[in-house]
Amino acid sequence: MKHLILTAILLANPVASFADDFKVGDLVIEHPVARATTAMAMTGAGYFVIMNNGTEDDRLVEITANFPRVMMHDTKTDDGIATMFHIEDGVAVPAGGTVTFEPGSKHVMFMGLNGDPFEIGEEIPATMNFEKAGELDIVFVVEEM
Ligand SMILES: [Cu+2]
Repeated sequence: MKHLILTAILLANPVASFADDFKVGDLVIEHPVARATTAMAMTGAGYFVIMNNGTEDDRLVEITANFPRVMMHDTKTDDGIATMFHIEDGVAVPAGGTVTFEPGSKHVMFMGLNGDPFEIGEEIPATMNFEKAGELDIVFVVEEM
């Protein structure tokens, strides 16, 4: 289903076909997606994969977007209960390595949606800030929950 929605978007808007992957220096960010939320949700979550094709380690320092607060969270499970915690010092992106933000693990938390839920097909612009590669504008496409 995920694939069908994206295909529909790409067909409708040829420009969007370039929006699926984003590059800065040796870093490639694949397929940033955000999950559709309920109407009353105060937070939304975003996911992506970062590949570092270079020979130098880098670090994702922060992600900013037009919300009251945007944080990077990780998830830990104790006695079967999953809790989220704030990633304080950014996320290492090792040379030749891949970092995956995915459900149940690392994710971007968009906070303060305030009655403006994420709807399927909506695009959420954001900026990634890397220690070495610098800033990169990306777009999260909202997909089904
Ligand atoms: Cu979270």
